[in-house]
Amino acid sequence: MSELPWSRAEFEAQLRAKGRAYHIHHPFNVMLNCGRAQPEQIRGWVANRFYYQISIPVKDAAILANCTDRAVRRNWVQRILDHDGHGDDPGGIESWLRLAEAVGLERDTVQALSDVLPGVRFAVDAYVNFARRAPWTEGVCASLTELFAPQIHQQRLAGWPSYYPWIETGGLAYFQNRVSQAQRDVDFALALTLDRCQSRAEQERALEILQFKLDVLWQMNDALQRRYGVQ
Ligand code: AHQ
Repeated sequence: MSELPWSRAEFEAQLRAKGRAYHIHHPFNVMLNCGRAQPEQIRGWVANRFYYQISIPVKDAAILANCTDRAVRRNWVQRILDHDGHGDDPGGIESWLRLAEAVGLERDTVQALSDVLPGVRFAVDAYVNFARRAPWTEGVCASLTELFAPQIHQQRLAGWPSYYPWIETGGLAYFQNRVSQAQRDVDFALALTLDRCQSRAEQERALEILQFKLDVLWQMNDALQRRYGVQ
């Protein structure tokens, strides 16, 4: 006999409980956000996360390509514009390149992806390929790791200026922009997921997808820790 679906509130609580596996708790990220990272570790993190950043709009375009709901596409397209830029807004990828320069990296080297680790590339590619192959509703669900993202961006904004005074503060603009963008995006994605997952099986599948994306982020930090160490 199939189990009864969770109430909307309980389902949301189950999704949020997954936050205990969010990469904010990974030793490499804890080192970064507690001010213990050396410049080489920060530069390695910025250069590797660039591959994730340039892959996000590709991932979102895959979701759009699979999405048959015009109202959802009208909302989701904003994510691509936020990263690629539009009009006078140079976008998040450009902001990340400013962060790269602020931590002492060369734009061209970062854009050449020459320092991207195999474990980072494989994890990011797994995320993009998931979005290409999965139903668009599952791609929406995978973005729900951003339930926990405003906190991680706020941690950086609160700590990095005093922990890492050698990083020019203009380089932190990406994190500042993401605090509100992540909240706006995840409010939409959460409401969609809560509305569309009506059976217990659909709710359990949503948790499984969220765990996959948490693993993607965790693996990126594992690869960085293996290459750059953690003190
Ligand atoms: O900068 C990030 C970003 O643009 C996104 C999009 C979203 C998605 O669609 O999966 N997830 C995400 C995330 C970003 N930054 C990460 C960080 O730690 O800075 C967090 C990450 C996420 O929580 O999924």
